[in-house]
Formats: sequence, C-alpha cells, structure tokens
Amino acid sequence: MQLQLPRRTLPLDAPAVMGILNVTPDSFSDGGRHVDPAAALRRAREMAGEGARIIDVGGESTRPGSAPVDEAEEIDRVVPVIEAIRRELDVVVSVDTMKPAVMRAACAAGAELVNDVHALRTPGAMEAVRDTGAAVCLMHMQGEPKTMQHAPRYDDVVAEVCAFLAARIAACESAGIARASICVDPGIGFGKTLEHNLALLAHGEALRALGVPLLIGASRKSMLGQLLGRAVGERLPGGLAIAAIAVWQGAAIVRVHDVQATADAIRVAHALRRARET
Ligand code: 7PJ
Repeated sequence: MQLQLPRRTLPLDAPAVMGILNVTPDSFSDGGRHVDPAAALRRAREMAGEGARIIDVGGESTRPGSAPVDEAEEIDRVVPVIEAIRRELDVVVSVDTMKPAVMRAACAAGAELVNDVHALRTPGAMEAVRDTGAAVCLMHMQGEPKTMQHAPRYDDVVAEVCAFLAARIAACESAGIARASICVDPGIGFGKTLEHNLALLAHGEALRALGVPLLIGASRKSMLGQLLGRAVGERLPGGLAIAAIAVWQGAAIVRVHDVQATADAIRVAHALRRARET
C-alpha cells in the first residue's frame, strides 16, 4: 500500500504517524495575535525526530463550536511554516484546510497532501487538489463544525459513513484526481456521539474495504473524555489503545499529538498483525 504524492510516493506498508501541528494563535503565539513560525518549526522538528512521517499543518480550528478564520489570515499562518518544514525536514507536509485558496497556496509552498474535513465539498476544492496534483484525505463529517455535535443522527453509522466516502472517492475520480492519491477517514468526533465513534472504530474492516488507505484521528478527543472521565492532557493511554486497534484493523495513518508514544504503540500492533498474516 502507498499514497501517490505529486513527485514521489509515500510507502504505507508500515503504518505512518501524522503529527498534528496547529498554527493558530492559541497554540504557537508570539504573545499577540500572531503565530510564531520559528516555534512551530521547533515542534515540527521534534515530531519528525520522534518518528512522524507526515506533519499536518492547520491554521483554522475545526473543533466543535469553533468559528471560521479569514482565508488570507489562514494562508499567512500556514505558508511560512510549510516552507520552513520543507526546507529542513524530510517529512510529507499535509495541510488541514477546507478552503481552495489555502490548498493552492499551501501546495505551492510544498504541501503534498490536502487534509480536508469537508471532503472537497467546498466549491473549487476538488479543482484545487486536481490542479496541484496533491494527495487528499477525504474525511466524513455530519453537519458543520459550529453545530455538528448538537444532535448527530444515523440509522446505520458504519454503512452511511462508508457510502459517503465511496461517493466522495467516485466524485474525485470523475474530477480527475487519481485513486492512488486518495485516503479516507471516518471523522471521529465530527457529528458523532460516543456510540457512533465506537461503532466506526470497531468496524475498521468495513472502512478498509473501500480499497484506499485509511486514516484515523482520535488523539485527545472528547470521546476519550466521555469514556474515561479524563481531562485533555490525560488522554494519551486511551488514545494509544485506539491507535493500536486501528492499525490492527488495517489503518495506514494515525493522526496524533503524541508522536513518540503512538509510533511505538502502532509498531507493536503492526508486528502482531503481520505475525497473524504469515
Ligand atoms: C481530524 C482532522 C481527524 C482528519 C481534526 C482534533 C480536531 N483531520 N482534523 N481527521 N481532526 N483527517 O484534532 O481534535 O480526525 S481537528
């Protein structure tokens, strides 16, 4: 298994860690409203050293209830950080954005993967990815970030998420995006109750059957708070359990804050899976 990037491929025979790099003023502030690219680069360096093969740079929070960020502002936040990472580190940079203009600017700066929680449904997003040749992660979300947790509802969450992702893969292929450049994500916490999240995580095989690499992101998320009664900073053991079980079910990429611990956990899960297959 691999993911086709613009001028190279990302091998995924062994699962990859995608390290989260939020470049929002509340994460890497220089004290004011601005993001400090040097501080973000230090964090990227640290994650690469801990084994992240992908660094996911995001300039707009998509957490439940968060407000949108202006397009020019988002570009100003992510582009200098992407350029700095590409200059120095041998990692794949992905850009976590829903906006076509940000996708284009980020890819021009060196991003090779577009991570879109909106699955390229924003007008112009599909064309932006096709034109840049970037790979894409299509994520499922019910509703929009501001209101998605109000009353999530499904008849069969696994079947509905699989059908949505299959339709988005088909739409991308029709628009000229190669299937080899597509990965998918059920969107843990995006318009889902705890029960919905658990059903999706327990049915990784159904998602794998879509036939493209599977990405799972559950790091520090509220489902762990609900299950464990733990604050955000105390959710690593729970997150490691999810990462290991996701890889056991065939996930190719796990998106996390805690890179070193996750890299160890998924190496063990992957070794066990290999042992079972041979
Ligand atoms: C995800 C994401 C996820 C993908 C966020 C957070 C919320 N992108 N961006 N999958 N989550 N592909 O990290 O808590 O689960 S932002």
